[in-house]
Amino acid sequence: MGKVTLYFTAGSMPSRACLLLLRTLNVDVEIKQVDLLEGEQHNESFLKINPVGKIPVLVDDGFTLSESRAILAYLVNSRKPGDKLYPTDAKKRAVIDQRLYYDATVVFPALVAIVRPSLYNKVTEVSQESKNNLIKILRILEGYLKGHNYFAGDDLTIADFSILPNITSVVEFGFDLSKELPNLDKWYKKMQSVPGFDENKAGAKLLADIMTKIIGTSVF
Ligand SMILES: N[C@@H](CCC(=O)N[C@@H](CS)C(=O)NCC(=O)O)C(=O)O
Repeated sequence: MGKVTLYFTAGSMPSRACLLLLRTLNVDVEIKQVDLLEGEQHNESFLKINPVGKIPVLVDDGFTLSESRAILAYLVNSRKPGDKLYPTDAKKRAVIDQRLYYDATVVFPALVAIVRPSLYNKVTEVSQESKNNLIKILRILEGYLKGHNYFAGDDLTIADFSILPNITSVVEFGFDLSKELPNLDKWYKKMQSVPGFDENKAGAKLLADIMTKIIGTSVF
């Protein structure tokens, strides 16, 4: 196997999703830090790697890929093709893809709406509307877990890897899952045994601490 590099920053949820799966698959990875608050994602050298100017980016032996969920799928397809993490059965895979798209288009943007104004424009308050929106989405996630161990059924899949860093950030922002989201709380406790969880949690804490510094209190 050639060299694997991940362009990453610890606070970033999609970056953490990729690192969690790399740890689980025991892939030897070199991490290249990209300081978003310093604007390194806009540097000419980085834009050559990802013209979109976003992390994460995986470089696998010269093959460059952005978009965290595409990276998750690629890692399983290239390292453990057909594994339960991303099975080839059409219906099983479709459910995983549905969760991934929901995460990409709804869950993650809801978190971005909470953090972005403060991180990039130093807005000192998180709007109640953005917090209410996130809570509504957490209830949908709670529903997906009803009667299941994991987000796409009874096996751990890349859907769980995609969602975990988002929920870790929600928890580090001070949200108590145990109060009204028992399925999510149970799932989150189970996910803490995934290799790399502590590293993921440290990244979530870092982001939460930056937010607390800007808004003067925890998000929740
Ligand atoms: N859909 C992308 C989202 C990537 C993304 O938004 N990355 C953020 C960090 S969490 C970023 O690089 N932001 C830099 C910027 O917007 O300037 C993925 O899942 O990889």
